[in-house]
Amino acid sequence: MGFFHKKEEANLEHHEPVITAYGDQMNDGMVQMSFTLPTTCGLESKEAAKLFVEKMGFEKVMVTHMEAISDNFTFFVVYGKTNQHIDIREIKVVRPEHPVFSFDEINEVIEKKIGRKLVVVGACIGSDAHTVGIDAIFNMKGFRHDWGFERYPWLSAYNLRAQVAVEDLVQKVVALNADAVLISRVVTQRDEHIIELKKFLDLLKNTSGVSPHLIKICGGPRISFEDAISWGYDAGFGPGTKPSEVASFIVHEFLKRAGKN
Ligand code: B12
Repeated sequence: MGFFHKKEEANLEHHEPVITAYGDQMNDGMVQMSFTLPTTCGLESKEAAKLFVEKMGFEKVMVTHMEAISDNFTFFVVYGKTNQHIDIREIKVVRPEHPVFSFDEINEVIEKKIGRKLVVVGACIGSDAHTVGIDAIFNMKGFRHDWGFERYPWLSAYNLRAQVAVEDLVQKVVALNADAVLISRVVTQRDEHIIELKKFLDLLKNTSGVSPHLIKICGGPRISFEDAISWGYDAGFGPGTKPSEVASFIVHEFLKRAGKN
């Protein structure tokens, strides 16, 4: 999915501005949804699933599939019609507005405009053991035909991998005098990711020796740019992010802070 930049923004001009869900005809408002109820599988629970969806405001509700997933839990697929519409002209999306540079362009900009390697430190924090996301951004082989940070000659990239305590990450940021810190959180159960991400920022504020210009970035499959900004980060990147998108943001933000762009 990734994020759209200005130049790639979806062209909405050829669409009707007021839209609803498409099932098999324009404007039929048909929606398919799935959920689990903590009930045994049977006709009563099927009726419960139908009522549950009707209470959400759907009409013409049909339970098209139900399956016991254990003794006391049943999974449902339900179809229903909504009367809700969205006017896409009113949609506002908070997104990074910088251009995305290529691998060569990023290196060239750092070399010519900054004149030294940028130091970037990454980790997946807390008890979270998922390394694949942070590796996709850092590992030399990269992700989706896009080289990772370790291949950039003008980045000094340190990937601390997973289950890194926020205290250790802060120490590393100070020891390396990092220009940017990149945090991954994949486990989001009970909003644990928000607690950990905020804990890192609090610790950073109370630690001396951190560069006042440190660029703070977080990412993960359930992290949006808008959420990251609201938590106090400079940017947040979600599913499908490519390393060059993140490197472009870092370079753009670094130059902006240095008054050089
Ligand atoms: C592989 C995997 C594992 C492996 C991890 C191996 C490893 N070395 O990483 C193992 C088996 C260890 C594992 C364990 C667990 N897992 Co797991 N795992 C997955 C799985 C199948 C794929 C994750 C993955 O690798 N995605 C591929 C990467 C490339 O995608 P990504 O992480 O989204 O990263 C991209 C972007 O998000 C972004 N990004 C990510 N981080 C960052 C950081 C920055 C700075 C930036 C800029 C961008 C960025 O860029 C990346 C590239 O585009 C997912 C389900 C799924 N299909 O997604 C479940 C999943 C993530 N796991 C889950 C769970 C629950 C667990 C366990 C708790 C299970 C258990 N009960 O033990 C444990 C966790 C243990 C722990 N302490 O953390 C849940 C999380 C639910 C939630 N919302 O919290 C998922 C969603 C499965 C599910 N549907 O329930 N898991």
